[in-house]
Amino acid sequence: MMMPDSWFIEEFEGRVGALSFHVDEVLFEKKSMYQNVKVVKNSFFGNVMLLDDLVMLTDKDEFFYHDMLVHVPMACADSPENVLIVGGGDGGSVREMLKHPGVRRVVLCEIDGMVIEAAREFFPALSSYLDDGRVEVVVADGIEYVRAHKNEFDCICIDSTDPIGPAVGLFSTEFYGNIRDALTDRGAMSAQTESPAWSLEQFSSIVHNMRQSFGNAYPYLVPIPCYPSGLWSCTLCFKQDRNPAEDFDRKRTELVSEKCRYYNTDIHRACFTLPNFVKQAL
Ligand code: AG3
Repeated sequence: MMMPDSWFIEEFEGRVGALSFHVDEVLFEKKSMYQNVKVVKNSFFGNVMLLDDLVMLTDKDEFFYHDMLVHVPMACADSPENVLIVGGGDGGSVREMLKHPGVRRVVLCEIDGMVIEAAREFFPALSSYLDDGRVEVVVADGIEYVRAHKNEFDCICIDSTDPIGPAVGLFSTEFYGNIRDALTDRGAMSAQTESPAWSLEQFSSIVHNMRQSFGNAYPYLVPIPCYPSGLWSCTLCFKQDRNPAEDFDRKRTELVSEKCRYYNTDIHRACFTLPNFVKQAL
């Protein structure tokens, strides 16, 4: 919601509070077939992308999210070559995938071409990775795409918005089952799974759905300053279960994390350590 004095507010469920920041300028606003796509400018955060008035990314701190969504499953997947991102039309997750030397093909399946269009104009550094020769951009429904691909991807990252509107189906047991089938045997998947601090029930029901489909699910935490509460989660699942905090490619992690601003080997091992209130909710 925009207030007359140019403050953006992302309301928390039940209108009990909000995340807010100053809008210096509205750079882009259009309704796509799926959602309202907006980019605003803030002197501290840089450009900020909003989908249906939810903060997706800011120039300033997108690396917290993209590092953790991508490198945690990539470190656990066996020599990933062929990888898929569902959503993520801004290109941030693609950039991180390309840091892994063995990656030969990155498919980005984004439902909303307008997200890509807005990113090309207002997040040029991120979206330039979409033009890399290893990247295949598919503008299509991720649900359909995943259903049609079996045993193909070594790593899949679900870089989605919240479970509302076009993204609801990206949190269902059926979709997770299809993700499992689209993975190769030693493959791993990750998804953003909301805030355990302020959406604990939503978080635990998503993790529950994943457990139903995969038989395993490892939530991990990441601070994301520009999302409500600042405390966020992603969850990792395997086609073949293993211990993610120990069974990962340390050599590749060391190499890749030299190019990261958030992720490193210590973070990888520590991020699965959960506070009591989160453990109890699971
Ligand atoms: N994906 C959005 C994560 C959820 C944010 N939720 C919120 N602000 N309520 C980010 C896409 C970046 N590639």
